[in-house]
Amino acid sequence: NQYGIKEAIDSLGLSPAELGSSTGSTWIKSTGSEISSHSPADGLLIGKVQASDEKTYLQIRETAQTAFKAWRQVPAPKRGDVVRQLGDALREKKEALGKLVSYEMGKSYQEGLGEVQEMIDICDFAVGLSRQLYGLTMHSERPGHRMYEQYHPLGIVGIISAFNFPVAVWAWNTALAWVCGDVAIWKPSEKTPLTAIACQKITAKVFAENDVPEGVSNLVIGDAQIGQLLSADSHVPLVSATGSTRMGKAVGETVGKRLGRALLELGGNNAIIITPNADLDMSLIGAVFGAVGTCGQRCTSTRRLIIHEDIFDEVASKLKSAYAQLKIGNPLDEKNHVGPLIDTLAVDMYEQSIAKAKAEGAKMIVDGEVLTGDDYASGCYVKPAIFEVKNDYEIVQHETFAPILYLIRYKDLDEAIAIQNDVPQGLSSAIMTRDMRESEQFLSYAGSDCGIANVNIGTSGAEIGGAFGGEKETGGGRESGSDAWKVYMRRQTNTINYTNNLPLAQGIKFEF
Ligand code: UN1
Repeated sequence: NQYGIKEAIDSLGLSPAELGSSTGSTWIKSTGSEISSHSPADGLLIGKVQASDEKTYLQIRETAQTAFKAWRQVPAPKRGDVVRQLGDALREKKEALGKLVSYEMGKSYQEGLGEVQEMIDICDFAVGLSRQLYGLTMHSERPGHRMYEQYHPLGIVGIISAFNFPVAVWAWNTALAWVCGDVAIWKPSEKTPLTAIACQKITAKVFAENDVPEGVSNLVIGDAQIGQLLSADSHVPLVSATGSTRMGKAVGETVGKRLGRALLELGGNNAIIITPNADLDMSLIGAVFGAVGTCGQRCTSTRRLIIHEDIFDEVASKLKSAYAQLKIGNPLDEKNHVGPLIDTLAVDMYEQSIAKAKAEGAKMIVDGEVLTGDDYASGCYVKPAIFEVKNDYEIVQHETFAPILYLIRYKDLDEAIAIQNDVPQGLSSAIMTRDMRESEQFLSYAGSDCGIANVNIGTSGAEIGGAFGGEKETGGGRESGSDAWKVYMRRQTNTINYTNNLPLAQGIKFEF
């Protein structure tokens, strides 16, 4: 407990064994299996949680349906005020929650704090938004008619989130959903159930103080089966899912079959193009943080560097010496740069990917290794690795959630952009250049095909103010800022006739 974990857990009000189904302040006992949460930092058991079963899910969904009828009547700015208070509660718990995120998920404490900061930021954003749920007005083609559009609350929003951002992605969805007048049912990753329970407890307190009914914030812990229940449920008009492409395809198919709405934010295969006009020191920081931050487990992690042939050797050797300085170890120890992978399954994937890359002809620049010894007792610590590859290797086309960086050479910018785009995924991308022609080409219609395209910053670390998501196998959804809120609402076009005639649109004559 040298890092104050026990204090953090106590201050978040978590007990060693928890129920995992909740409609707010009420926790429901179900017959679901027990899930044990072990820290990838030291392998120790943090706590046990009970998964939801189908009966409990249905009970929760019914409570959510009733709650929606009440919540949609609360004026949007008042709903915003509740979200403002949630942001304040998160400010108070920032250190404790950031620490638990770091301990349960394995990202560095700094990144844990950063993740809670994203939650606070999206709450602030949502408060402003609660007074800006604007529709347009239009001029009717008919005399004495008025047209406008309204955005109404949608209903229940199902949220399926991943282990890598165990709390922020929930907040991106709920902060918007709640100001939009929706209620939420959250199925967090079964790998990080305790951070989810901590969020639910923080929210329940704020909601109870504001007489927000049970059923506006719901939690169901469980595996893919619970995710399927949520996706198949025609009473859930929107399912927002973040995670692997495999999961997204399953959710998208199930939601699509009932013609529900799915907001999918799936895998990335993100690249930085480093041109001869790049500031190399800056490029190096962007690339190394992008590749090894969160141990390569962000969907925005940098997987590929596409480097001009004239500077390739220089960049590769700078990367090699930067990697030699990386400290790997307990994520709560602030002198470490790289923490563990989420679990030993992820370690297996890391090893298999490296073996595959080598078999396909990858040239080793920094070799990978699974670390052993007292400091690495959880078995989840690995060395970030770098290989020179060709973009068309099968493994390079695939997203491996681990710190493996692939370097690819290019001759001219057209080729670099083509390489950048030539993967099934389309989340985040970046170019490092001080040449305006290069950056504008990269950002143009003929440039990057990703949902996020950056200049002189890396691929990861997006701010909440922009719409977050991407194209192709990334799923096409947009969460968080800009006008992403619109998907959480029901859009209605209204035409009002204030005359005593009934002219038809398009000038159609219909008389009898
Ligand atoms: C994710 O990995 O699912 O842009 C989200 C970033 C973070 C969010 C990542 N703000 O890296």
